[in-house]
Amino acid sequence: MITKKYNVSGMTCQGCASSVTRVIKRNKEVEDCVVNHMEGEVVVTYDENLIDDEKIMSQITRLGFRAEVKA
Ligand SMILES: [Cu+2]
Repeated sequence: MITKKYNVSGMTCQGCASSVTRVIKRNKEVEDCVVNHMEGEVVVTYDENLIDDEKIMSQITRLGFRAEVKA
């Protein structure tokens, strides 16, 4: 299990944050997802053997936001 931070731009309200949380938590490989739309930050704890950054970020992108791994 690892925890990664992503910079996500385009989230303007709590509704956006809820959408991202719902979609990411739908993955059974994800243990936790915490979204802060004010900071534009998404923190995901997941099983790195079963899912990767690319898949997580593509799910966020599909919602209409921009995502990148936070250094
Ligand atoms: Cu919103």
